[in-house]
Amino acid sequence: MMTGLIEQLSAALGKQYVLTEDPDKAPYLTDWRKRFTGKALAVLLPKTTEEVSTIVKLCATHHVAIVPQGGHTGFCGGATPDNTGKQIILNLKRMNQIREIDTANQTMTLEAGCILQAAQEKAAAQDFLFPLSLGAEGSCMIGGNLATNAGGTNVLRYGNTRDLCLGLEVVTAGGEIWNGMKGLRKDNTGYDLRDLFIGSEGTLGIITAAVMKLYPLPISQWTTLVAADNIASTIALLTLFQRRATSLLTGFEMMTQESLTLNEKHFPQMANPLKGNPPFTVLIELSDHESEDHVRQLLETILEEAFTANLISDAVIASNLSQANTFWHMREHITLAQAQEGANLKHDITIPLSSLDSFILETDALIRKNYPGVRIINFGHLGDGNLHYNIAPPPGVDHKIFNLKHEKPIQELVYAQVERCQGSISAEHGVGQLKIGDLRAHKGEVAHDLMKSIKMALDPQNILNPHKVVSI
Ligand code: FAD
Ligand code: 2HG
Ligand code: ZN
Repeated sequence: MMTGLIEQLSAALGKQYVLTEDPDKAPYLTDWRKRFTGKALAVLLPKTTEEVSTIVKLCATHHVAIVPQGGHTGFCGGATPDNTGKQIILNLKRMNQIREIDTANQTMTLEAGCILQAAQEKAAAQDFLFPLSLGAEGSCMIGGNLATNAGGTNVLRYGNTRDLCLGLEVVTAGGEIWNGMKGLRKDNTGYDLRDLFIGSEGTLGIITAAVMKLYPLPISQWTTLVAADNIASTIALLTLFQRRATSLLTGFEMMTQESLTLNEKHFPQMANPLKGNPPFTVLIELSDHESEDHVRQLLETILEEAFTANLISDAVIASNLSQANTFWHMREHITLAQAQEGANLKHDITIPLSSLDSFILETDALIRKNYPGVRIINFGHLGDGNLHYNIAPPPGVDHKIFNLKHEKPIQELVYAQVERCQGSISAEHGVGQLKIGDLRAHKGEVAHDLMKSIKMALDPQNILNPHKVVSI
């Protein structure tokens, strides 16, 4: 029967776009963190929405589950198949066309397999900003960004991927094509189907194209790194910048001393330019559509106020674009440094800003007391209350052995603190297969049951990314 499916798929897509040999499938089977490896009956590479629709219909007939996949940079194993070898991977990378830039409507219409950086560059070439920005932008794809509702470094000003999306084209679990591609800023015609698919991690439908918002390209940008002694000062600094710079504040990223020590270990050229690598380093970016001088002056005034109020002890303003890029690279390299060091325990969490201080103080103290010598690689999008509160074993301790023994209790400790503060156990990376077990407890019975009902209604055969996000 499976041979029949492969033959039918080959006839529909072309034999070369149905990968069934092990060496051809291998690059699609392991996630970026190398945490999950699965097996697949085949990897399919469709070129059009109609082909995606045909694939879904054929798979539904043969009761074969589909794992949608974009750039495969997700952190929760959502795009990795299980170990049965019976699922197929539907990778969207050949659907990478930017269909249109509508300058009057300030929107961009693009296919799901378009690489994020290509979308940013295409928009910039027409004097527009496509503000979604994250470390994986050179390889993650718009479909994956939408399916995970990715966040990144510009959320503070422009919102998550969800906030940037006006329309979607989706292939449903029945293989129908839903055309929701109107680029409207207002549309109250009943249930919001678009928002249902965004963040559903491939479990409700396959996103094939989208209409995304564009913004005027800022003409001036100033970036600074500042030193703070404690988290309370860092939060007070955020409040000061939000009040004084309002919508000009486009980045506010926090990095602890331990994060940047690890960075420097693996990337010496990424050493913190601030003297002595202070307890907290904050990367702040202001952007404007007015002259450079205006923003620079505003930045200097706010920094002076921060010095006077003893919120910061040092600051360095990037003197040119290349130095600003170096600051951002330093921030983005933390993830790469962690990967070089060995598998780390990631906690992608959101805490209300009002509780962030107590969260960090209490959780740090508990971790240090219970696991002496561990490194708390805490950094993230502080402006959104989103911490990457990652734990690495003490230097010299084997990562695998440490993780095997301590992953569960450390996670329970961190998540208990998240619950205490009424935060979230997944801020921006999603649930995938990694956090599926934690979701029920975290969301509560009612929310979890509602999610199951939605899944059962939209995918009654359970063929779209089963056992990810929510099991039915
Ligand atoms: P994949 O990993 O391929 O897939 C992710 C999920 O979406 C899977 O469940 C998959 O089944 C589903 N999916 C993919 N495409 C489709 C589609 N077309 N239709 C339906 N479902 C689909 N994330 C952030 O939010 N913020 C960050 O700052 C950030 N920084 C990162 C930095 C690095 C270095 C790396 C490696 C990752 C980072 N990520 C970040 C995580 C990741 O890049 C994002 O989650 C990204 O949005 C995933 O896109 P992708 O194309 O790689 O999706
Ligand atoms: C980032 O903000 C990413 O750099 C990755 O979301 C976070 O490595 C991580 O845990
Ligand atoms: Zn992040």
